[in-house]
Amino acid sequence: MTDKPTYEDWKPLADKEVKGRDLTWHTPEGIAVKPLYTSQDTADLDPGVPGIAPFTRGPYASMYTGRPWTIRQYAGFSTAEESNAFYRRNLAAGQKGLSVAFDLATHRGYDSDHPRVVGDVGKAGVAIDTVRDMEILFDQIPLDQMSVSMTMNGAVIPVMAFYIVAGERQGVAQEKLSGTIQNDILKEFMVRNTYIYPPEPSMRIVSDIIAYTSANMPRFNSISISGYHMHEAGATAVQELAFTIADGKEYAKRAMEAGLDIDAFAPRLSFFWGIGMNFFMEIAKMRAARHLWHDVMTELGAQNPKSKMLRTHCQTSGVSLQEQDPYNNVIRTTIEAMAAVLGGTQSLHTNALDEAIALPTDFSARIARNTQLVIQEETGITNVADPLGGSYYIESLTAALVDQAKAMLDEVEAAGGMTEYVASGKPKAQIEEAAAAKQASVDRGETVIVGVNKYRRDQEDEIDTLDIDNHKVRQSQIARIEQVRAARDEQACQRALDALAHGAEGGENLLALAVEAARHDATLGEISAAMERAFGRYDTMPTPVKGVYSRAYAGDERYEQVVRGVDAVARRLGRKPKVMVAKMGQDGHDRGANVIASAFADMGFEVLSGPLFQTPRETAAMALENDVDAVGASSLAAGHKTLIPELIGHLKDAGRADIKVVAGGVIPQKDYDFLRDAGVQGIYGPGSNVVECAADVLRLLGHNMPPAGENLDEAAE
Ligand code: MLC
Ligand code: 5AD
Repeated sequence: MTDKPTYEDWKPLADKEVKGRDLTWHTPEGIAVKPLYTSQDTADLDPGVPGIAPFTRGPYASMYTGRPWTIRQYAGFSTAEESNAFYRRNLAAGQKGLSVAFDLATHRGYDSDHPRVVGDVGKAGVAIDTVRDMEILFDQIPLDQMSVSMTMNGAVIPVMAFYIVAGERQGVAQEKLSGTIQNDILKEFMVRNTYIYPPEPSMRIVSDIIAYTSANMPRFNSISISGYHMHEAGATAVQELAFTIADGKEYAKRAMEAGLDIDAFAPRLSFFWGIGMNFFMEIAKMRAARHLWHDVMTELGAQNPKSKMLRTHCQTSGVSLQEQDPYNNVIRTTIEAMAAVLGGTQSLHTNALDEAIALPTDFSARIARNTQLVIQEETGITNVADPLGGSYYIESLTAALVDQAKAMLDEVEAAGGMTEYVASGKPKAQIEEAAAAKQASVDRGETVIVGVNKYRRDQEDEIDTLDIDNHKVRQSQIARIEQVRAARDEQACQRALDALAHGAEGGENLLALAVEAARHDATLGEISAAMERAFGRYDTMPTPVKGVYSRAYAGDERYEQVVRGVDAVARRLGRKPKVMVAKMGQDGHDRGANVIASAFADMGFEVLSGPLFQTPRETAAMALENDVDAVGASSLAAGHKTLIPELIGHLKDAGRADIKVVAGGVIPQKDYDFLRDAGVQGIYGPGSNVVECAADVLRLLGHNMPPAGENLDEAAE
């Protein structure tokens, strides 16, 4: 034994090589990663084997040696016809499972003819108003053979009902349907924001779906408990793990309280992780998650091993992808896909290289899909189950994540469970804090993004992106709604809707009632509205965090220069410059808006955060009422060409063309001229530096702000 070299033997050698420099890496999770791991670190760690509890090494014994993961690309845009054609092209080219992206109108329970959704129809996903749309979406796709994931949370009842009835009309009984419904409302309240009803009735909907599917749809996964969106909102791996596992525990507890046997539904609970660039951390996260879920389900009394076996989908990270030098995104996605696979995912979506600008084209979708095909069929990676099992580093990191997530889970438990914890706003605030810290670290160049804050190109290549004419989609959807309404038995439809509204007040299963309404061709908006009669609609106000930016930038010269600039403008105006951060349309992606709001407030602006889901008219009214100097419209769901010009029109009509309007978010370069012509004075796409955005707004407010790197403060005064 004595002659085997140890860490202690290695340490002085390494110290000498780096002249004593501390090589410890402190991760955003607060884990101190050592520069070397040895067998000393794993002496007490035995991860077991795949397919046997606690499943750390994978849910299935043979893993990919028996069957590779499902290549399941998330997609949907425009009309059901166009999305169906896209799906069929993709399946012919090697995709294995379907995953439907709905537009934001559908997510929020509005039909395409609703006045609040003019900018959203068919934009971020496919528009679905009736069973007829759902039938067209799956035309020539046999639903007894194809597993279908549907990302739907708010309007989950009508969408599930439409899917079941579309199956019936295809001749497929519901017990034969296989797939997954996202149905994870708690994370909507935390980060994704496509809720419709308040938390309590929303939780009942989740339970009703679990009850219905466990009784009638044995092949269907009743929920996809999602950490992905927390990851994308900026959560650390520990936050993503702990909050997601806690969400899962909460759903299981609710279903048990509703009288269901845990082993009757738990085998069909599934998970969903976001996979970013922190390669080994992501792999360890997936292994830790399986271990944690096993322990939680054991604690809740599950007996069936399948109840304790975490199966998951993964998606590579959208926020890690950049507008600048976009071919780098292919590399990033490949690395992230490798992490998902080495972490043992069951199903995977790989993002397209144009992620930061638009929805995938056929070209970019092909590369994204081929990334998985190449890993699956060319590398030999699938020939061994959990090939990284036993790696000193991976096993140590897995154990560290389990420990840290357990501590956070205890905190959630002490607060009374996840519903309570979410209602307290704490997890959202913690995630926003992590997001602001991450953004600051990118802006300061501490976190390197190749082609963005380092090695940036002078000239960017243009790439072709998908553009959707939402006005045209809306017209064709409205025509179909009218057709469906004209052909249906109106009385029977209204009776079914009344029964649903009544059932919402009582305790009947909402999905069973909605299936009846769907059989009578009620629309998605009508079904949602029937439940809204009992439940009401839920609104929240954003509450950006404070102080993260100023802390991260303590002592930074450029930051201080901007702060002095804000001060100078304040002296001139006799009050702080006032900026409204606006979210218009049904786009609930608020990470960027929250980061901007908290950073601008830290720099000394008075910041007004508009509520989510405003119409341009409502945003204009709020801007006028508060007499703001500038409105920053954050757009990530492609509504900018419709919504922002409308906002500017309302401000002009009120005689306040002097209020500056700037735009940020996912805005393709090719739309810049259009927006500038419409009166937008600043456009800040992905990869923008937040401090420089503030400097630019100061310029718009008449301050002679020097360019970055020049210290011309005196001149500016
Ligand atoms: C698998 N099987 C095996 C095996 N591996 N059998 C023998 N040996 C092996 N090695 C069997 C399984 O038991 C199962 O059968 C069948 O093969 C399929 O395997 P699976 O593991 O269930 O895979 P899949 O069907 O793909 O399901 C994966 C899942 C599911 C459980 C994670 O929930 C899923 O597909 N989720 C996708 C979620 C998704 O796409 N979400 C998109 C979100 S996008 P049986 O008989 O047991 O069923 C988003 C973005 C946004 O949210 O914000 O809009
Ligand atoms: N089609 C394809 N991918 C989509 N995403 C969102 N909507 C669509 C769609 N309609 C992907 C993007 C995004 C993540 C949430 O899901 O990668 O970042």
